[in-house]
Amino acid sequence: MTYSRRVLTYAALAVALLVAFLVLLVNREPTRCYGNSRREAFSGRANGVILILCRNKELDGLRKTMPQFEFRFNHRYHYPYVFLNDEPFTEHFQTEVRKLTNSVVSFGTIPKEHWSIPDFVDKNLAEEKRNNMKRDGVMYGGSLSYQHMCRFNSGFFFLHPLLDGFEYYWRVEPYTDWMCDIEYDPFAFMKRNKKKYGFTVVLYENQDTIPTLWDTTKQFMREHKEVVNPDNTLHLVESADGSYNLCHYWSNFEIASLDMWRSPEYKKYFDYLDRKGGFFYERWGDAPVHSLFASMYLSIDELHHFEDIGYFHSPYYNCPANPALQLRCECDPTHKLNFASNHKCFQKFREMQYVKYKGQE
Ligand SMILES: Nc1nc2c(ncn2[C@@H]2O[C@H](COP(=O)(O)OP(=O)(O)OP(=O)(O)O)[C@@H](O)[C@H]2O)c(=O)[nH]1
Ligand SMILES: [Mg+2]
Repeated sequence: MTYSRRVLTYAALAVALLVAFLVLLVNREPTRCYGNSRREAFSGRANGVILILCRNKELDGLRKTMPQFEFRFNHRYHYPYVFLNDEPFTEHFQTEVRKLTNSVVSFGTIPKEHWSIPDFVDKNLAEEKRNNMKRDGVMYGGSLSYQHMCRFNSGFFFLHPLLDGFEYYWRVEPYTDWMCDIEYDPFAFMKRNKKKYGFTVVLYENQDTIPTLWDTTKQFMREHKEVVNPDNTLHLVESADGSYNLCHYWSNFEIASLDMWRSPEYKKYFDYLDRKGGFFYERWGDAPVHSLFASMYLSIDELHHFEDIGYFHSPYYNCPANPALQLRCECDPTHKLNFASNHKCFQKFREMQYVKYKGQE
């Protein structure tokens, strides 16, 4: 081989090695991401979207929440936002929200059929029930818009065209606080670990909002055994005597699989509930509805408690007590409304993890 051919061969080899190295580097999923590392941020991106349902009048709440959310997490990852509303967002709202992030932001209006009383529900009876709930002091029981919101979050949000093509969503509400640096990508975590539903707080629901939800759900499970996972997590919600213990994941925070809600199994469950009319004759919340389905459908491995995500939605907190996690947080884990790990419902969750872990030993 001549000298110049040898030089050429070495040069080609060096270029090939450099390309291979760069490909490896770019495809590496970040587990830690200190500072504003855009390369790492983009290399590990899962197919996630930040989802905010709100009203034009909640701009102040977004001015409070979004800078925290960006600072703690999203300035590293630039996940897109989708805003949904039952009315069109004003130009002013859109302009002001865009100032709060460098990410792509989309604004959508909810179709009327996803935010109205369906034909099979008796409107007069629903109004009478709302008046009764208001009289009896049932939380939000007198509010039709709240009922629409709960039904939309139960049965329709995942069908909105702006969410087409996304695999996971992170539900964020205006006026929430984010107290810990999130130095990894929770969407990528969900994907890598085959998780379907992630939460921060698990607590009791108000019984007076869901008088017949559990009996309806039990009836559904009897009629649709194929939906109930043999390895389910009903232990979270079912007491020893077969009643509902009122435990539910607090759905104002959710990082979850859109495909789970889009599944035929969930459609069966939602349609079954919807036909019973409890979103309007009672005040069924999306939180117990999501939780009951997750409990019958998911195994413990598919659920995740985001212990490390410091989160406040009035009046409760998730603030990690673990000293290693506390280093990245600005919150008080001893606060009496910190539900991170001391709620009875969370103990039920841990029991399921313990049983599973022991079983695998
Ligand atoms: N577009 C729209 N969004 C709504 C409406 N009602 C509630 N939302 C949104 O739906 C989410 C849940 O509503 P909230 O009023 O916070 O309900 P909640 O979390 O059970 O109750 P709070 O303790 O008051 O926070 C929030 O992101 C609201 O901005 C509504 O009528 N229209
Ligand atoms: Mg709220």
